[in-house]
Amino acid sequence: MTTDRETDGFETRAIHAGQDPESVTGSVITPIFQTSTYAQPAPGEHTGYEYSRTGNPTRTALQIALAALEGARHGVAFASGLAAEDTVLRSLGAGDHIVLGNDAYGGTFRLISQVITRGGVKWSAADLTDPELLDATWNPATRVVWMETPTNPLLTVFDIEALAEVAHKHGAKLVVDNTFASPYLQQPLSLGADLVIHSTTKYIGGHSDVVGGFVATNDDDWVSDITFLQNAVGAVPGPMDCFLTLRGLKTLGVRMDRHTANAQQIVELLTGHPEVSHVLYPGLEGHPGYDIAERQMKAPGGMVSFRVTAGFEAAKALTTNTRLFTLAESLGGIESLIEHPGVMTHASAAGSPLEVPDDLVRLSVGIETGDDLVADLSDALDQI
Ligand code: P1T
Repeated sequence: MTTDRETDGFETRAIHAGQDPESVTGSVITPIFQTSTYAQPAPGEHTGYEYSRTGNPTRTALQIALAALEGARHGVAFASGLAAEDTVLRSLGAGDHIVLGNDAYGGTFRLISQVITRGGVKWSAADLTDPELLDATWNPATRVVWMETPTNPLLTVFDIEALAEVAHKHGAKLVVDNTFASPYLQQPLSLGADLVIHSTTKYIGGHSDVVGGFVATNDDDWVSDITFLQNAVGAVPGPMDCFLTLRGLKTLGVRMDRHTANAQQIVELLTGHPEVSHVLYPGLEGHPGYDIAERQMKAPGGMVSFRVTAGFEAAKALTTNTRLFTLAESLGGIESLIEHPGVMTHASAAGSPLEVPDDLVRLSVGIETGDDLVADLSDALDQI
């Protein structure tokens, strides 16, 4: 490897880890190994690759690069964020219990509450802002505490270090979905988490042109089961998707700086605006997780949520009033997106402990010219 994981900086690892020039031709950029299978010298013998569900060199490069960014020994790539989650959750068995943070992506809630439960796994939601409460009310069947931080869509911040301590005290594992922060802003393994999940569809891919998922961990036993399941279940990304994700992640650092700077401009517009009752952003002094975010994140990131003073209909209408912010699901791409979580990304959580307020609007602030984004949102708010 041309990079040294221990000493090279984040941006150097993003550009070089797992991405040496290709050995046969010298291709500087990792090729798209668009093949399903590999010639073998003899039955039962192969040169490292036998079939592309099991392994593919473009995927190997992506797995090494992403593991290096999370400071992990192991990385496993999947066809989507939910495919990564599903494969990890298949390592649990009937009777095992999951504690899910009480704010999370609607698809994660749906997977845990409607799919994984079919195999006899139990779950409950918990407010993880108070680690002592989790400790005091611990369920002995709990094997995994599963959380996002910052959460989707309420931007709640949970204390990774404190929650890892509680989980470990009871012999359970802590899983952190690091999608909203990205490894540039937060590295949960270094704070005690056992496993990191990503939807690489978001900031890591960064260009809204590919769907993918990723697991990073230093847990040798757990990863050997997850790698077994990656092949046995088969929810793997294709080589073209791995190539696009690799291309995206090289610029993660510079993009995140710009996402954060633009988000801060938007937060300034929203704070104190008469049409806005609450601004949810971990970089805002007065946000309940501000101090924890200062400690565990490099910067507060590019996601901003807010509640509209005039309520549900006005919030919905606002999402159709913008010119530059596109009304769409997803996040983390270079372009700015706006959405109504209650009706869109989190509709599956209606009536559950993860239900979101119906006056909530979520922004994924892109890397366009900041002043243009402020003007666009300001005009849209004026139209309410
Ligand atoms: O969409 P997919 O790549 O399968 O990833 C699922 C997922 C996992 N974790 C978090 C925190 C996520 O936000 C997502 C996907 N979220 C959206 C599509 C969204 O608009 O919120």
